[in-house]
Amino acid sequence: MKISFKKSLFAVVASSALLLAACGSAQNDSNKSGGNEKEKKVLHVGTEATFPPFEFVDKGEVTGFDVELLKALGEEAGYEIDIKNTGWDSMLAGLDSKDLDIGMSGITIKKDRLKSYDFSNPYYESEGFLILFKDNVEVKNAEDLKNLKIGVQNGTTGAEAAESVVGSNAKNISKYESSGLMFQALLSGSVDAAVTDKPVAEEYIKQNPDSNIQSVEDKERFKPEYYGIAFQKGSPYKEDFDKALDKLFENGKYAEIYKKWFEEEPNLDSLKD
Ligand code: LYS
Repeated sequence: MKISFKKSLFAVVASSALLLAACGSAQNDSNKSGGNEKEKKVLHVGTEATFPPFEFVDKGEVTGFDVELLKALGEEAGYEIDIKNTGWDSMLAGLDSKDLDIGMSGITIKKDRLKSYDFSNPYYESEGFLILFKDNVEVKNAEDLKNLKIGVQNGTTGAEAAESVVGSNAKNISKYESSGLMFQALLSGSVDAAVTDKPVAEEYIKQNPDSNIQSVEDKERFKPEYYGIAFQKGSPYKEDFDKALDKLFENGKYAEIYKKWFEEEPNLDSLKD
C-alpha cells in the first residue's frame, strides 16, 4: 500500500514535472516564434545562381558559399533572408526598382557600380580571371583571345576583362545572360574560349572532368577583385551587415563556411585591408 502510494505520488510529481517542462518549452517555443522570429524583418535577395561555388541550384534549392554566408549574416544581424534566383539583370533591376533589398551574386565591388549601389565591406577576394578553352584550341595568354570566338557573361567584370583585350565592339565576343549559358556555349563549341572569375572557372572544370576544358590565367592583364553584398543606394541595412561580417570574421563562423566551400583557410588580412 505504502509502496503504491509512493509510486502514485511519484507518478503525480513526475507527470506534473513533465507537464511543467512541456509548458516551459512550449512557452519558450512560443517566445521564439511569437516573439523574435515574427518580428524579424524579411529581406528580399536576388541572385544569379549559375555561379558555383558561390551560388547554384542543387535539388531545387539555391545554395553555395554566398547563400550560406548571407544566411549567417542575416542570423547575426537579426533579419530573415528570402533568396530568389532572379538572374543577373533582374537582380540589378530589382535593386533599382527597390523590389529587392539585397543582391548577392559574387558581385565585384567597383567604382561605376558604387554610383548606383552601396556595397558591404569585401567578403571574398577573387584572384582575377581564368580563360577557359577546349583542348583543341591553343591559348597561352589573354592576347590569344584576339583570334578566337569568345563567350562572356553580359555586364560582368569577366566581359570587361575580355573586352580590354579585344575591344568592346569586337565581333568575336558573344555575351550570355548567365555564367551557365556562357559555359554551355563553350561546352557545345559555339565559342572557343570563355573568360570568368577564377574560382568559378576552376569549379566548372572540376564539375566537368570529361569536358576537355583547359584553363590559363594572365596575371599581367587580369587583376584580383573583391566581392561585396549590393544594397540599394542609402540602404539602412549596409551598416548592420558590415557589423555582422566583422563578427563572423572574429567568431570563426566565416572561416567555417569558407572552409566548407573552398577547402582551405581564408586569408582574413587581405579582406580587412
Ligand atoms: N564578379 C563578376 C562581376 O561582378 C561576375 C559576377 C557574375 C555572377 N554571375 O561582374
